[in-house]
Amino acid sequence: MGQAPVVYGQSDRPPRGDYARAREDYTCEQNWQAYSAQDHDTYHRLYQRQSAQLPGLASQAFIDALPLLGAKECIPRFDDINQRLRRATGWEIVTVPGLIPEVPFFQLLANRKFPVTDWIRKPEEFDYIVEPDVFHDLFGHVPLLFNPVFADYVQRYGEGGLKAARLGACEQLSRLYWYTIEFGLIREGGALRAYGAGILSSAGELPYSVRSPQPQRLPLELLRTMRTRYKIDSYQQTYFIIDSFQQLFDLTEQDFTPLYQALQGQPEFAAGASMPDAAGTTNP
Ligand code: HBI
Ligand code: FE
Repeated sequence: MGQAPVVYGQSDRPPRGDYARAREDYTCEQNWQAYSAQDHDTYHRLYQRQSAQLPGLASQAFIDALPLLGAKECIPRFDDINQRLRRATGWEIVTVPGLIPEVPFFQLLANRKFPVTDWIRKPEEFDYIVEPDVFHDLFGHVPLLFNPVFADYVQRYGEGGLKAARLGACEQLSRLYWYTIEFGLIREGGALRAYGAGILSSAGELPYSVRSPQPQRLPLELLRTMRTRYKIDSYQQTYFIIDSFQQLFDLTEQDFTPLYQALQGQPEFAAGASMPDAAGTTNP
């Protein structure tokens, strides 16, 4: 252990978390007693600001499930959430020191365990953090794990990740994670809503992703998505829209091996590229 994981693109900073306390599989204990009053207050203020702007912007499935996180005035105990989550979908959350390498990450997802970082940002980082913290991981990711179809999709993603690792296609598959689980948009009753955790945990990107005329929004299409690079340090320039979580789940039913083969040698799209290519990818 103790190795700095290189994920979400390259970084020259050491990760913030203490990886020495993690087990072989990168999980550790949530040291709930160690949170300060200021930590709980930061969580509470983030929760309030973000929950206030969900109506009209966030997926209804997310809004409905959010109260299942329990406490909002303080950082919840993960064990408490797990009592409800296990019953709802058989998922549980496990504590990690921060970002972990891809294979152990996929391994956890494939076993219906979602890794949640336990530390919280400092007050001076209230609006922007460079690494996911407990607010992003819990508030952003965990509510939809109460949705059976979405929860099954995330498990499938983990299984697909283990396979992609064997095939050397992690980068391609990571883009699917990025443009769905992190930055996905969904059409609900004709209206655009956010379901990606990176959007839902960001005060600025939530209204931007749904309403700004700046970014382009394309229907989710596997090959296009897996060819599109992404930005980790700015709002997205391209979002991909799904019609239902069922659609997302059904997309992952097929074997991706031929897709990875088809992707070899095909040019990639820049994060904001708007032109369809000769292969005929859709671009409405
Ligand atoms: N680790 N804790 C954590 N959280 C993530 O979201 C995460 C990760 N490691 C790898 C990773 N995401 C990405 O590489 C995705 O492509 C899967
Ligand atoms: Fe995330």
